[in-house]
Amino acid sequence: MIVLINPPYVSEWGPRVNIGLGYVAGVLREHGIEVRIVDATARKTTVDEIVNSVSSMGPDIVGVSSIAATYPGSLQILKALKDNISVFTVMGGLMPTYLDTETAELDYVDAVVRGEGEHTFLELVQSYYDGTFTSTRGITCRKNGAVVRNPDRPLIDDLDTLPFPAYDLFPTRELMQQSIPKNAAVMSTSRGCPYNCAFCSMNTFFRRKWRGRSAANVFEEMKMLRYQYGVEELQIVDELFTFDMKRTEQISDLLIEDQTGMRWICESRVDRLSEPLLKKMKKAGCYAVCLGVESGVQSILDRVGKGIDLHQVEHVVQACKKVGIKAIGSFIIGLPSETEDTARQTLEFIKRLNFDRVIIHNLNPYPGSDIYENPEAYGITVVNKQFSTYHFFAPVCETDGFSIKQQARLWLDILCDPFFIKRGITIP
Ligand code: B12
Ligand code: SF4
Repeated sequence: MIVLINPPYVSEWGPRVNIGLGYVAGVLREHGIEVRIVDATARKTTVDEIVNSVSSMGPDIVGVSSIAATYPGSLQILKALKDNISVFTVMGGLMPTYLDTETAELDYVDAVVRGEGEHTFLELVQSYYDGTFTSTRGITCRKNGAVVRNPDRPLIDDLDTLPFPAYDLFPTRELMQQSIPKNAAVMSTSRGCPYNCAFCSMNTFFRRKWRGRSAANVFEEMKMLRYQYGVEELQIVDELFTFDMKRTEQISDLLIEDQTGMRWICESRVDRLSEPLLKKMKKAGCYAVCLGVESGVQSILDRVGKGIDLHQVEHVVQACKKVGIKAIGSFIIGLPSETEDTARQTLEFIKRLNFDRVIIHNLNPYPGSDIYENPEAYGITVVNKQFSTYHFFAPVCETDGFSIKQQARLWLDILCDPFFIKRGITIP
């Protein structure tokens, strides 16, 4: 039997079903493998409680998920499990993918699943039982005392072949009660992004390739969430939901026809939206689009390879306002060549365009991003390397012209500014 663990974490958004783990569980179950989920976010479970609960299930293999902010906690869980029970331990998700070698060196981590997890973990589990797991493609593990990094596994070609995430194995309704807003759920309709933003770790995770589920397959899951679980608000978590604008239109058409009454929100780029598409999305229940703008200074956008210009931003924000979709601007403070002056120009830009809501993050140099790999090339000095603080809201690095102290001062101004108090700077 397999146990998958969602590590504990308190987020301003409240908890959600970890659909990455849900997909992995769904595929195991489809192949007749018994799998259970321990979701430590819903009940704010401690490490000791997780160990007790997992021990009582007596699994052969335990898998835990991790992003940067949850990496130290996830390691702590696996160590505590190894100290208490005999179990094979696996880590998956963003952080172990990028820090695979150092993670697999730890004697309480038996294998790291890199990248997309469904097929790799299935093969790992199947070959664990016949003792040949070390040759599984896509894993990093110890073999005869040395860490080996097996070749990458190809990406899943057709995402429609995957079962829906195993929502029934999570305390889904309990999570929906605690979500902000209430009765919200997350859903993934595509994976990957072909763009090259230097601060981003998501493009490299899915190898700069965009793959989308068909509109019909997406719509089936939407209906299941709406009618089986009573979801009222759907947060589409794709890196770039509208990359294939035709597909976005098809999904919108299905929603308009069915009248599910479900509100939804998605993330996009200003060059992958048009006024007619926004109009249709609005009719289909979309109430807000989160636009990755990052900076109000063109030279900074160019330096990080964002590939958009500020006129496009203005144009799309106006189109959103015209059709009645909230324009949420997502910005990063502390990007390469940022100074206090450029950061203030960004704040002015946000005000001038009058975004309906704003998300402002500090630059966190996440493993997998170009800035993490080559900070000097971008003039970035990483001051704080504690991944547990990489949750966006603390400045952790400096540019030559913008120290941590100056950033902290700027934050005080942002937090006291009536414009930002009204618009919020975290929750969309
Ligand atoms: C939905 C979401 C949330 C939700 C739910 C989080 C959750 N536990 O699932 C909420 C709103 C609660 C949230 C909160 C936070 N999030 Co968030 N979130 C996302 C988002 C938008 C989608 C994640 C997702 O569902 N992807 C789709 C699934 C299919 O992919 P996946 O999760 O990577 O899973 C696959 C593989 O990684 C692998 N895998 C994953 N786990 C495991 C485990 C095992 C054992 C195996 C074998 C395989 C495996 O297999 C899966 C299927 O292929 C991403 C951005 C993005 N586009 O991915 C940000 C993102 C993951 N979040 C991020 C951050 C920083 C946070 C917060 C710290 C924010 C905060 N200040 O509170 C918190 C931390 C909460 C937490 N416990 O993780 C960052 C992480 C950056 C990094 N490199 O570390 C991201 C990438 C956003 C960004 N643009 O930078 N988040
Ligand atoms: S920031 Fe957005 S557009 Fe840029 S590479 Fe990452 S996912 Fe793609």
